[in-house]
Amino acid sequence: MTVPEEVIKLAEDIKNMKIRGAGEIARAAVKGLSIAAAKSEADSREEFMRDLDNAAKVLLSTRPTAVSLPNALRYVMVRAYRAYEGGGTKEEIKESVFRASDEFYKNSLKAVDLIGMYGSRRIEDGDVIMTHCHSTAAVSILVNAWRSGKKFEVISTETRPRYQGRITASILAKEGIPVSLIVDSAARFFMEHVDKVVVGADAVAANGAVVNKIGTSMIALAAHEARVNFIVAAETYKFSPETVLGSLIRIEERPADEIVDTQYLRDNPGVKVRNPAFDVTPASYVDLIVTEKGVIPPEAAILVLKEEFGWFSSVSLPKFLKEGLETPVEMSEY
Ligand code: RUB
Repeated sequence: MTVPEEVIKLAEDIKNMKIRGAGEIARAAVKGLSIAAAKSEADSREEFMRDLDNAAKVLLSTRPTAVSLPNALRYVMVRAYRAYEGGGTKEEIKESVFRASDEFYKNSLKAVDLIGMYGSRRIEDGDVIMTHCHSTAAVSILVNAWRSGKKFEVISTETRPRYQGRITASILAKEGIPVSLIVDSAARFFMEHVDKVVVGADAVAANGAVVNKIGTSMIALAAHEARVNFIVAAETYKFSPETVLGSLIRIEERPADEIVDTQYLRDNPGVKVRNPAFDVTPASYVDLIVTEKGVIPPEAAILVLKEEFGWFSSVSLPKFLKEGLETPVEMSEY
């Protein structure tokens, strides 16, 4: 299998979370395919497609939950296969990979900006906003609102075990936004003072359920109880087409040593440590999903999926995705 060093390194960085957050993972993935295309030493078109497939497989295997990853790979690979099936030369297919990768990358950043703009309209002067983990899209809403002159404060959970909430708090503080960092278990304690919760998403299912960092659903439950608005910031490439066909989104379970040190594990062989990285918030606890195409209720997730991906096939999915995904999906566009 000829996968360039740089792509393997990128995949490792995603796996060990040097590159993290669903949007960043997607951007890294398309960059990885560009590198694979540029570095390929294939003599034939067929061999070139195999090199691309192999790179896509390696990237796809890194983290299972962020749907942005297969969607980003699919965006580029569908276009590469189209060029291939249309009889394009190796150079033409390569060009299509560069073009698609660049297009996805730029559009994804534009999407984060648009989400910031639309979402910021829901923030009001005097709001206390709770957030969880570190989401570029959620931060974009908060920073946009602040830069437009709104005055509010943010409560950021630290987000155990990887403490991504510290990243969020430090970005907001640098922006001048008043921010308090709390332990995750204090979320309900503070909820009575909160006006809105704003979080990101790793995946949105066809039924409007939102998959995000572990603990999100507990915060949603507390928000629901306190009648606090629960807002999700999610680019449309985080919506999962596989869920239309009945697949469930896989929840990543990470190593025990993210929670306790190895000495503890050695001293306590009878203790089993569980470390799911994400959880599912049902649509009924979500008030709004802010996408780059507009603000929608979670029930409209199916419409986004239909518009983005369609569900009647004319072109089958690239081979690597058929093998990599639990349920093969046939799609016409994207
Ligand atoms: C990150 C996380 C983020 C979403 C959205 O989890 O749950 O809320 O990925 O982020 P991890 P973004 O740190 O395990 O990757 O808006 O940046 O895509």
